[in-house]
Amino acid sequence: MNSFLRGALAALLATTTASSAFAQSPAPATGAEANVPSSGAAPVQAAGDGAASDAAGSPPASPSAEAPAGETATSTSPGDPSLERLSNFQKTGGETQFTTIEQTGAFADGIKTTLERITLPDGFRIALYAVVPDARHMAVGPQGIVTFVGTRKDKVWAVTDRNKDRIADEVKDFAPSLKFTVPNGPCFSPEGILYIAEQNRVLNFPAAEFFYEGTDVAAFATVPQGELIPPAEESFNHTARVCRIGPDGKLYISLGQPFNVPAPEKLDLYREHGIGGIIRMNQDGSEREVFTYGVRNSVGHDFDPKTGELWFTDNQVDGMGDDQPPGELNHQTAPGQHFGFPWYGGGDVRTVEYANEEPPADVVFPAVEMAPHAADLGMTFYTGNMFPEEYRGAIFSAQHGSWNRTTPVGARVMVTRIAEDGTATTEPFAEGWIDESGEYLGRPVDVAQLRDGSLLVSDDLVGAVYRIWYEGQ
Ligand SMILES: [Ca+2]
Ligand SMILES: [Ca+2]
Repeated sequence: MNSFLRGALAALLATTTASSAFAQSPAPATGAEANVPSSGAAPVQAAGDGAASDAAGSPPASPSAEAPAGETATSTSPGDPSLERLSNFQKTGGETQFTTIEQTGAFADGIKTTLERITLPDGFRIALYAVVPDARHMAVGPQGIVTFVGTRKDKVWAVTDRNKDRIADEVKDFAPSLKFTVPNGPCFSPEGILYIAEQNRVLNFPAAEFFYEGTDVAAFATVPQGELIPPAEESFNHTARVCRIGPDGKLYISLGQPFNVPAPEKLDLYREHGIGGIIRMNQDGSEREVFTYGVRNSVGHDFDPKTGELWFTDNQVDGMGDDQPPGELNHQTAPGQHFGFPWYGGGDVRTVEYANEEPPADVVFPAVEMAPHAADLGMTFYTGNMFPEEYRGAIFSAQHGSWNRTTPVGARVMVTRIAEDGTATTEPFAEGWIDESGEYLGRPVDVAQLRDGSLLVSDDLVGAVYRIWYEGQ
């Protein structure tokens, strides 16, 4: 652990010893009662008087008397008064309320009906784990208390299974006194520091599994607002980040480039910042460098626990027909490797725009070519003991499903096995979220592993997280 985090944790412990950290928490002590009683089919209900969604993320108009603003010497978060106060373990004003999500009723029942049609290998079962609006990438807390779920909107959800029946009974927004922008990518360090990669900022939360009970959560900027990419390059497209801590202890973040195929005059700027690539940095944000080049829009990566090497999905070029180019699951064996985009639109298929340009030397082609346009997103290596031997060490990955293919493909969970010689093969593991008429009944985004070895699968169309477990024959 570096000195920055050590200092933050020391300050955190001093604060909690003084018992001020939870004084302003409106959260009830027990799980089930924390949910707002059902009053209809709408899954999202604001706690209290309904002002929560307006209040969430907005700094108070005037600072509270017991914690005056402006007494801090250092600003870790220019332009965000709430983050600055939280970085100094100060309350933000106490006006924020949680948004809690109803977990039972007609909406949940509809999801359970859909899950009856999902097919899995023999011995596996799937069930609704949690109703989580806009659920994107997930980070399972190392203490097994909370699973944090990002969104492409403005909330991060904290999902808790308090009675340990493997079904969540509490879903509420995390750190509602902060204003998030596309907080898609949560990830944990082995020491339990939660990182959240947003569109153009990375925050860290020491002891997030401890502080999440309150609306004010100790928070620090690893990458301050506007410093992940040049603000002029911010786009509404391909802007959902994911992160992981590598075996080297560094923070890895995928940076999609915003175009279908970018213009040549963008490439130098993108290369410098790692846009259309994967960057890494120390956990305090220092020593940032580009680790991966030639990526279009990677929204899922993980490190093979056996080799320590990075594997990542990439979404490939649109507009070249239904059956090309292939999607990609890539395997990186050294820093700085180039994976071919935009000279290659996917696999070894050349893009029309760069057909006459010389590609970089030593392009690395995908380890596995996935179905064209299936939109491979989140992935995880399976390290649990619950599943049979043939699944151990395999990659589980989510396909979001095509958006512009004549016949839709994807909307399923894939399993990819890596042989001793490094070659890999993939096949569907859980499918059935596209019905006979081609209508999406769900769109998987990410796969994460619970401590018991079961898998969670997020779905941002339905707004849910599913759990898959092995029961045996
Ligand atoms: Ca439960
Ligand atoms: Ca490629």
